Amino acid sequence: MKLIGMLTSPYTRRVAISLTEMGLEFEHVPISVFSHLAEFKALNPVVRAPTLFLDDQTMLTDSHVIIEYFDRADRSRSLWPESDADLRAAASVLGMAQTTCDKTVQLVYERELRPAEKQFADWIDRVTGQVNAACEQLESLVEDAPLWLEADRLNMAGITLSVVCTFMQNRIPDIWERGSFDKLNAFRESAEALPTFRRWPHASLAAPLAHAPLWP
Ligand SMILES: N[C@@H](CCC(=O)N[C@@H](CS)C(=O)NCC(=O)O)C(=O)O
Repeated sequence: MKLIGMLTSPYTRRVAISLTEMGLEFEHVPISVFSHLAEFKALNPVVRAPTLFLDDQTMLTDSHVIIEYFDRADRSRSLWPESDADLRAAASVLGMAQTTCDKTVQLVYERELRPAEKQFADWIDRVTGQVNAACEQLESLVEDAPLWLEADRLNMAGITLSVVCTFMQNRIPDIWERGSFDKLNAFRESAEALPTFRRWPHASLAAPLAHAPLWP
């Protein structure tokens, strides 16, 4: 199996950590949807990370689909909690964490891909407001939410939440620090100390996003 995408992508990183927690082995191919466009296109013409190739060369895209595929293929490795109440609470956190991730990516693209003179301040304000509101929701949920499968093993919601918080801390530090999301940050730090998170660390960008043509 091959996982294509950089660990700067929270979607790719959540897949790498989740598959490892499921006990699955794969080869990681760290190429960027921006700085390795031709190489990426040769593997997946749509150029979307994460892309995963199964051993029979079936191509899977979208982090949710990839993780759900493996969860359904063998329920014994599922990263979801078992009880209905925990499932509900974890799904609520997971959805909000995923939304926060999507909004943060929108903000990063608006700030880093668009030329300064084409940036749309009202849109930046809206998305910043959405990221802040989502973080406030998560800050109020994180302490009581069922995010752990075992003492040192996070479930699907816990993995995604911590990956997204680290992504925000790295890519929108001004918004992350201004918000003082202390509980989220404490949770993020405990997750990042786990062996699987250390095996798949959030990477630094090899180059600025907008250094090459977006689609030559
Ligand atoms: N919903 C998707 C989002 C994936 C996504 O936005 N990936 C980014 C990298 S972080 C990407 O491929 N961006 C390039 C593009 O969409 O053109 C998922 O969960 O995998």
